[in-house]
Amino acid sequence: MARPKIALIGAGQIGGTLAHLAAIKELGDVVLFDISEGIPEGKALDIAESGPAEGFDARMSGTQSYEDIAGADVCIVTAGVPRKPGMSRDDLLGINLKVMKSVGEGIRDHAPNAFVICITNPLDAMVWALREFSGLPHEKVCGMAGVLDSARFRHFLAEEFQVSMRDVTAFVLGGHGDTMVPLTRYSTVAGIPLPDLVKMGWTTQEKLDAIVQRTRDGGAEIVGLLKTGSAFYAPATSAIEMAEAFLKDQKRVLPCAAYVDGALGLKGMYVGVPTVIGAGGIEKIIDIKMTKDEQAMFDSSVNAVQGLVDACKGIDSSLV
Ligand code: A3D
Repeated sequence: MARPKIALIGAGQIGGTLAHLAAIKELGDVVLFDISEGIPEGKALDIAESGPAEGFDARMSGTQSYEDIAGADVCIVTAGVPRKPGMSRDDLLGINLKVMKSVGEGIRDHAPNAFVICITNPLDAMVWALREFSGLPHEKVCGMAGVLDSARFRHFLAEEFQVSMRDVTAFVLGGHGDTMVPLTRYSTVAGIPLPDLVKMGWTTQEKLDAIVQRTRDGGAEIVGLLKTGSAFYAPATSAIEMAEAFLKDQKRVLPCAAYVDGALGLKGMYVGVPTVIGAGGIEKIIDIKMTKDEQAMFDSSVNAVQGLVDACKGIDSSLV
């Protein structure tokens, strides 16, 4: 059987890391696409040259032509610009919307059967626009954010409780932004919900609240330290987890920006929700029940996402 084909649209910090991880995990042959000449070719060659020592079999190539992504099984989109210190994700809207148009049309024309994972910010609005421009089925287009946000939450919790990150589960809902909703009631250490751990005296409510806020600010914390761009190791790892779930039909339960029409009281929009990812793409949206407070936080996150989608429609009339 031929190896799967993975197209990475955008060969910057995240794109290069995605290519390296896909090669090491032998997920398939990788095509790096970028408008910047030499960068995708250089990164592809550099990673290919790590193959003999690492011991993987995967073909790596770089291109400026959409024809080379033909027949891709997975497309991961990072094309666009990242944040600089002081910028919010939403400040990127105008520039990255134009990028989504060209990328969406490229995927539509050359890789219409792919499972598409968008990473470009502002995430929830960009994945919506990318789906509109590409015309692919909704279940085959999703956005990576929840896996990263919950990984950050898990990391901070594991540090606080001094336990293995493997024994910490975390649940984050809503848009990828300041209004994201880390749900403590559904987050656990070895199955024990966080509010119970507070009652057991393992931590305090104040410390837990601070961890929730640090999770919300997780992206900005890294931008502030790097100064020249945004996080790329953990975002790439998170998207690879989603791609692997699709390629290996793993039926993983992962939070991601998916198209929700009916579940969680939503009508036809992209936002962060728990999903099942398998060979069919987004195979299921898990329709969880929220408390009044959780619902209020989720609603405000949904409104923030809707505001960005409306702003996209104001910029590009073909989206109305
Ligand atoms: P960067 O290293 O700048 O790479 C972006 C690449 O896109 C560059 O190589 C550009 O040349 C390329 N590019 C620009 N326009 C086009 C185009 N029209 N077609 C193809 N390629 C193009 O950025 P990065 O890799 O650090 O980040 C990429 C995106 O991911 C940014 O929008 C970030 O804000 C976003 N991001 C999202 C998360 C989430 O959790 C959702 C996390 C971190 C970064």
